[in-house]
Amino acid sequence: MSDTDLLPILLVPDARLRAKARPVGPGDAEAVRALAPRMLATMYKAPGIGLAAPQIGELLRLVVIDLQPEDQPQPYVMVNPEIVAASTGLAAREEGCLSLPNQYAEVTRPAEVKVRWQDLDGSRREMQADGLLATCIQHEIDHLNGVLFVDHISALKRNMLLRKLAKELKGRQRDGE
Ligand code: GNR
Ligand code: NI
Repeated sequence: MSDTDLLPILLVPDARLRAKARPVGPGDAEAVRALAPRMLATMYKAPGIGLAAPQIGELLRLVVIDLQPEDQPQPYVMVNPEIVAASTGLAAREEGCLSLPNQYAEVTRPAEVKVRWQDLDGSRREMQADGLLATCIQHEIDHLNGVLFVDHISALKRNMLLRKLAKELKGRQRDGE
């Protein structure tokens, strides 16, 4: 099995997308080193700008992010990421999710966040993010808590979107995709 073998991305309503992921511990170092490159390859192929371990069925606090998949790769691998500060100022942005293909909605979140994580060597890292990166970090950390972007919109919009998704996935299944 190669480093870059792609992993299947779980789709709503898979129960694993609603579970709380557990922290990565010292005993997970090897698993995380093996998973990270495969998660990045899966994200680039999708294509997406982020992927959280629960989306590939691993209930670990691990995310990968790269905002520039087409240009020069700038991958972040975040182990046990935490938002340690969030701005009071909010920003609205259209979000999508690889676990809810072809569904989009405007989500309002803190415009800037400070995130702390460990890298693959176990070094502590911290950065301040704004713009799309801030949105993506919050979206990925939500996944670690079983939260999806549709949980941030009105029940009416959420139900419309989930029904549309179910219908489209049923169509796919019928067409043998
Ligand atoms: O690829 C993705 N694009 C995106 C766009 C706006 C806000 C968040 C995202 S993350 C998403 C990939 C994904 O589902 N990550 O969990
Ligand atoms: Ni997502």
